[in-house]
Amino acid sequence: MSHLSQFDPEIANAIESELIRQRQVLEMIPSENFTSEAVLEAMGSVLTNKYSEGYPGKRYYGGNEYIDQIENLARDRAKALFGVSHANVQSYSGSPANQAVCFGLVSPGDKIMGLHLFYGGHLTHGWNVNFSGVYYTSVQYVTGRDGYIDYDALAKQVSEEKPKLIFVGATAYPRKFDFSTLAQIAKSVDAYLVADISHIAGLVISEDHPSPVGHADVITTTTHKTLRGPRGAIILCNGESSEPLKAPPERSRKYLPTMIDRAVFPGLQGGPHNHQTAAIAVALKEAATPEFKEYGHQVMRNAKALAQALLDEGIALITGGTDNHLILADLTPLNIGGKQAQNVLDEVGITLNKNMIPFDTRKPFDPSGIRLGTPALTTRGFNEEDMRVIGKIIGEVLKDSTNETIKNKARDTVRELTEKHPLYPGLTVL
Ligand code: DSN
Repeated sequence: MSHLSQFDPEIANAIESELIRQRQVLEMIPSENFTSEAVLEAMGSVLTNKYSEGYPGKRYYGGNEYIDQIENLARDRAKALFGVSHANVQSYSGSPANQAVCFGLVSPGDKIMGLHLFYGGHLTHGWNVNFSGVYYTSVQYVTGRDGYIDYDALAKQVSEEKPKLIFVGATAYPRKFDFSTLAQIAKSVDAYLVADISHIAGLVISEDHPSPVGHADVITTTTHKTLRGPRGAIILCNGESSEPLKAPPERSRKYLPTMIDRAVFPGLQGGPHNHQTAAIAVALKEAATPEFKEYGHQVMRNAKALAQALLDEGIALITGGTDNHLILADLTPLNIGGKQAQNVLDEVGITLNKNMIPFDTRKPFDPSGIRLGTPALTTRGFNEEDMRVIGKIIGEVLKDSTNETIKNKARDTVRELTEKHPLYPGLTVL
């Protein structure tokens, strides 16, 4: 990075500071992770220089022989890993991927359904200020009082609303999805079922979460959460691949691959980000290894240990625990809001985020909950014993958030743990 530090020390210093921050804190935002150095190298490569509108073998620019190789590798690896016949790897990230799915499968004004943002859903699943709630007629579903998706209530709502497309997926749902039941519900009204597995994709690969393949019509996922790749997204489906740039004769499940490809390009995007595609390909190769499967298992074991440690501290958890990588805690009994909790934990070096909880009576900028998870710390090598220590210090700090002795003890523990599990030990920026 000497070119960067010589030419632009302000940016180089900020990157160096961010590297140090990542090393020194406990990163517990469940949607974040640490990519390998191999992924970082692909991201910071000359591939960023190249335009390649189109798809492999059919580009609008010359000089794409190596870009074609890279995109084909990324697509083939995604198909093999998830067991589908088609993969599009060009979406810039998760929101554009969901936008492409809507653009390709339904028309403006059509009815779509998704889990309400305040109940763990995502903005792009029909939230009112997002494209998905503005350009489509959006109906949201919510969880039951117990925090679980109520599949009977959902089936009833779907039969009344008759949406054309149903999103399933979440950013703050600590339990598994029943894709088989969801497929039956969608089928009852002939709606497309779109599984957004952004949070759980890595757990699907490690077989710690059931796969939506065979149940959902289309699957979207970001590549940077439990999948541990660069920022980006992939869209997966089965169906007959026809000429990618030619309109299919009709919108139908048979032509899903073409509907998706055309929606991504030329529907929504121009040139794909080829450095990102290469880094995704690298991450998919990593995700196909036995080590990655073990990583997924450890993410789960760590989440369970952390959940138990928080419960032992008297912290209430939505649904009473977790069976994935994340935990949603209700801080109401501790008499501290999510915003204050996030800030005080930030002060001691624990990074997580404030979050709405089901039936929250507070507002999104100061909700009742916090969301935390184990994907990033597991990448650093943290284990169940570490999680028990972390759960204890989170509990102690939240229960006595102005006590400087407790906070200093927490800071010492964070230092010990981060030194025990170093991050990017050989990496330098300056
Ligand atoms: N920002 C992601 C998350 O934190 O879950 C969702 O887009």
